[in-house]
Amino acid sequence: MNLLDLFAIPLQETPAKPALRFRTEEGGTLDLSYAELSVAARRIAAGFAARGVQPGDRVAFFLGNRPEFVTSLLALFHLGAALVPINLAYRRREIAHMLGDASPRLLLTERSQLPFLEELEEAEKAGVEIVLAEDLAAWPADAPLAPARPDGGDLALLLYTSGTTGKSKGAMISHDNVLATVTGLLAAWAWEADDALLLTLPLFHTHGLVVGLCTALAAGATVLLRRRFEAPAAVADLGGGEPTLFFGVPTMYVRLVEELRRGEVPAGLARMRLFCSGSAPLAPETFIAFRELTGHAILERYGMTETGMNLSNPYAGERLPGTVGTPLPGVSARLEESGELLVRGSNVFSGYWQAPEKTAESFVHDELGRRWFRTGDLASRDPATGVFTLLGRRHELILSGGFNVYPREIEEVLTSFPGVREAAVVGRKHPEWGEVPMAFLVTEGEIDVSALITFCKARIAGFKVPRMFQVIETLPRNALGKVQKHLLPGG
Ligand code: MCA
Ligand code: AMP
Repeated sequence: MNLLDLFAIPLQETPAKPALRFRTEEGGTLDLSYAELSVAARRIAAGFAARGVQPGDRVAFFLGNRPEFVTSLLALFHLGAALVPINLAYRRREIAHMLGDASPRLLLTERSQLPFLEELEEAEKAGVEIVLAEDLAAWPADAPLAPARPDGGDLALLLYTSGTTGKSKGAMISHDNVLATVTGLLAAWAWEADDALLLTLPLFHTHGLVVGLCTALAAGATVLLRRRFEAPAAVADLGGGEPTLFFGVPTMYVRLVEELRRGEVPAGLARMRLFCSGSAPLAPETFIAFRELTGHAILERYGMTETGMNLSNPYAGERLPGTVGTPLPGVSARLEESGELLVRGSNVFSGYWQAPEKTAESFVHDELGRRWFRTGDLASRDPATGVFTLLGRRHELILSGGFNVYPREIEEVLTSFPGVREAAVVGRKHPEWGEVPMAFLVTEGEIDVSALITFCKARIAGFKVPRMFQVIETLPRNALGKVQKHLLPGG
């Protein structure tokens, strides 16, 4: 079975039902039924094929939330091609790396993003043909299409995830991997065709793409797609009575709590049946404040780009703040002696794109020869209830507003700035973002910090640019010369 087979179930049963209801920038509504979505996907697939896309190819999207993201994704599945989504906050260095590594056949973008692509040099664009989402509507409706039938094991998504090495790696996610997460969530969260998901998360990461979009389409539900998250608009939507589900990162819940405290809590919130949080730790204070305001206990779950969803608090049963619940259907989880959490299941990816060594390092084999993925997250398990709690990470990952920030990548950019001899980046707690990066610098003479910030912003995503800088004499190092970040001021 592939993902199109899964989405074909509601297509056959409820073809006229809205699959997607998109709020346009002008505030209008654009509806696409399951049947219309399918027709548009086949038309775009024919256009992609005419531009050379073949089974096994990759196509990059540098695209905000809009209906063409969804129709074009389904088009790729018709062709047996895989999606490489690029975070819209990424800048030259990050985009060039992904294009060079994934060598996509096409890059689908939208007019407003072209200036960021123009920052790339010709060689960095790797000869990729650019297609504009705004032009897709004019592609012919009657072009011939010879659909491929991807196998479950074929690549569906190539998802770049920041690495400890400073360069991101492409996690190879097959149709089967997505199917495993989706079918697990359909059961665990009691999805129904009557559900309507308010989706304000970006579609370029697993949370919005797989947990949100793919699961909703498999359920035969309606996706209320928004261009972006804005707390006042989200509160109005949630109170409006149309959505039944909302998925967010903790920063979104922090902002929803602030917004709800500013005004009246809309009565329509009572229609909501489930609020979920993930991608970063939800502070128990946020869980409690949200429950006091709305009566809803946020369901926290835990996943990764490489694995899809692994653990979840119960749908029916007590949701414990500060914990991430028990394994989803079909997922096995266990703890190493070091406390590192290992997972296995059909949801777990096969490896990193063209990186067999990094793949090998990410798995361990047990006494029965079975392969377990090393999450890098440290956890504990309550022996009585089996409930997992995340305790920290083995690596230096910083989680800012649900986006991953790896210090090494930022340090490389900082030390390429004239006058910065050494740099060490660490995460510091922040009430809204959870954590933000802070940089310690060893410099030659005075440096202009605002010029350094501009330098960083041209190269890496804004959320990776350190919020605080401190110049110090030397970096604390151990006898082996390794920087001891916990000894930095404020650590
Ligand atoms: C935006 N800014 C941020 C972040 N986002 N700073 C720190 N951390 C962030 N996450 C900065 C921008 O650089 C900019 O600053 C300023 O905020 C305004 O940018 P804007 O884009 O307008 O911000 P926003 O719309 O308010 O964004 C906040 C947000 C967004 C909606 C919470 O960060 C977001 O959509 N987060 C969701 C991330 C997500 O989907 N993660 C899932 C990964 P300046 O102008 O100075 O540059 S998948 C995953 O983790 C796994 C699988 C899982 O378990 O889900
Ligand atoms: P990513 O590589 O973007 O998929 O991010 C995966 C990481 O996000 C995990 O390894 C965790 O560190 C973190 N994460 C996801 N969900 C949660 C959660 N509910 N609580 C704490 N951390 C989380």
